[in-house]
Amino acid sequence: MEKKLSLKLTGIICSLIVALVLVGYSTLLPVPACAGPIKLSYANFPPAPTFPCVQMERWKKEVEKRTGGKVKIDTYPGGTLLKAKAMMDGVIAGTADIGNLCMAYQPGRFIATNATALPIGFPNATVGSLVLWDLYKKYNPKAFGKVKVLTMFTTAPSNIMSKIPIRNLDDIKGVPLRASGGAAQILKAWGANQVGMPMPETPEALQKGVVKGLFSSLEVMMDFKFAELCKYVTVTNTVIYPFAVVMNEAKWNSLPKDVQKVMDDLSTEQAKWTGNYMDDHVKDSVAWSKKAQNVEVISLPKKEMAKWNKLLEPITDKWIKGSEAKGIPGKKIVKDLKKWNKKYSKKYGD
Ligand code: DTR
Repeated sequence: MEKKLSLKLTGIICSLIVALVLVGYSTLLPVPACAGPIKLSYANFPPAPTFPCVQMERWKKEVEKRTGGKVKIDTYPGGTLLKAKAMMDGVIAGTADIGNLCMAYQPGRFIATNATALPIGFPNATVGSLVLWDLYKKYNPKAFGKVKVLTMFTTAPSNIMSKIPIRNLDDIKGVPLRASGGAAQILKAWGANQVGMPMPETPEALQKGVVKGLFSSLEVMMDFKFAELCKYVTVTNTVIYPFAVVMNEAKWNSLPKDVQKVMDDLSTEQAKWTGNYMDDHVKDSVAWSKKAQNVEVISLPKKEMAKWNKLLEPITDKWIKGSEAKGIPGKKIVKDLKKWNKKYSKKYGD
């Protein structure tokens, strides 16, 4: 009986101690509002070693560092969370908090910003990226109205990579070559048989012979090992492809102000960093393709190049007409693109 009573008393005392400790903790000690860092998912469509994913890892590292560990970003390269064409809608729906998209894969959706894929003559990705970011900031296109845009950037100018040598307009006639968006019209103007598909599908199409080459920036010769199949590069140095990094709007609005500031402060810097990385990487890729893969780089004679360029002249006018008809100030945009191209080329042109 005595033993039972003392056991009961011990129980009560223990409960009291636990309760006191808990009260003490909740009133005297600061309790963090949420346990652990803010977690964000970041989806990307191409494989990890390619430039869109390299820039993603750089952004992740910088944000985690600059927020002092307050934010933790989980990255998903290779289309593991969202694939190329599903990126924008997937971010709007919240499947991923952040996503990186190539605007050329949905050309009718990103009309204003896809103007950077017109044959304007951007010399490199650094200039292209800074111009694109200025374009976005000035025109704030409706296409991005449902997301927070974190940054934008472009590829370096596109060139033809092919299994067969292309040295003149006769050589390119009817050749199945892969390109998307603005670049597609350019291939058509030159007489190629343009085949559209996102970049991650290209290795298989090349392997199976569905296409005989592609039209893109040359870092892919190394990153996708296209140099093993495409032994020829025809230098055209045209059209850049625009990319955007977007965040789910509700997620953005839920972030503390200091975290938002870190991300906003990074936007221009990240555009320039990515352009720079791309430009350097293209040089490495071309050197490797020539040396390790015996790729022939074909420069078109001036007279031949003039013929190719002449065929591109109607494209910009056609785009202006089409965009104006949709209520987008195409004429003003093209004027700005040319102006900004000059401005940044003075500083960063090759
Ligand atoms: N030129 C575009 C975009 C692009 C260029 N390099 C890469 C690497 C990985 C994904 C996309 C791209 C294209 O041809 O799709």
